[in-house]
Amino acid sequence: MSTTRNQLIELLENNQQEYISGQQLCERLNISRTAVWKHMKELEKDGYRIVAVPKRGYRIIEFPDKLSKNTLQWGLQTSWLGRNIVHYPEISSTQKIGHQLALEGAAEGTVIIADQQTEGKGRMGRKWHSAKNEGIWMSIILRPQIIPQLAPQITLMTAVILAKAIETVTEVSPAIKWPNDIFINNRKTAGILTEMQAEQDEIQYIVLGIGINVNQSRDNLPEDIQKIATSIKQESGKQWRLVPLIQEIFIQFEQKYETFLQKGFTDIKEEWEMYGYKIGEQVRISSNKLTYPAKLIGLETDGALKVQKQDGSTESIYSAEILW
Ligand code: BT5
Repeated sequence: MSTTRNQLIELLENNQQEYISGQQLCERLNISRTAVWKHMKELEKDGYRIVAVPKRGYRIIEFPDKLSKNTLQWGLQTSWLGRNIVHYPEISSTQKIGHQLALEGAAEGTVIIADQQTEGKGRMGRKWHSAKNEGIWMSIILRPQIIPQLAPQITLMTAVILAKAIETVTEVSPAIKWPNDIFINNRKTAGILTEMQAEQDEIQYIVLGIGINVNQSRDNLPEDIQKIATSIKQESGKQWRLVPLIQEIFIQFEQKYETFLQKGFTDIKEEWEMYGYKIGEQVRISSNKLTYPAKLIGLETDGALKVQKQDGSTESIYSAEILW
């Protein structure tokens, strides 16, 4: 995209409430009236809606659903999250860029987002399928002043935020499978990858990866995950715009994260349990190469998963897979 066009979008964005005259645009962009008009036509082709009123000028009234810094920041009601957005049409993994930017000193709340990832990462070296324009593939840089041992609580908090945002925007009913999966109707719709750089008692930064399947049809998911994965479109029967869902996540994230830093995990634990997948049911736990049946009870106050084994004893689990 040309820089003139970027500047034009920025000027229109910063003047959303009033008209900006053609003359002002010419002067600010150092181009002719005809050039301004041509740029406006190009923007309209891309789905921007601009009103032009004689003697008053131009005003933008709608951004397209294409992901970009501008479309994501249009009308965004956050104070620090998403104020710095780096968007790629295609990238290996937003996590990779997240680490690079965090090491270079990027501010808390910086978002890296891509239309497509070619090497999307899951946990423990697993792959994350990230098809073009069909889902939300993004990483958020965080710099929480908490001890590294509490970082898993940020994963649980994010799961609550994703479940709530998906429910608010799309009205489907998500559930959270401990620790990092969002399920709809028994299949995985979203995953969270929390990667941390820390010293003994201090977190340098966290790159929080969020992947959400939004508009894939069944055939668009790779065959090996068709049985376990789904998308919001598959479960709701409707196509969804990505931008409003991302903005809802940003708004809820900012509020919850600030409350978490001030007050701790207690409120999040309660909300998590309301969305908890198979709570009160028998499942199989796979931990340290052992697999055993247990009943899911809920969360401990620190976020560990509380289960009851068949002999009646309870156990707190910090790292395991839940099978059924
Ligand atoms: C996760 O890992 O669920 C974390 C996913 C995080 C993805 C985001 S996208 C933005 C950011 N940049 C990245 O590179 N990653 C993050 P895990 O719990 O390990 O689940 C991985 C497993 O889920 C795979 O082994 C597959 O079985 C399954 N899977 C892969 N792609 C999927 C998809 N699109 N939808 C549902 N399941 C998927």
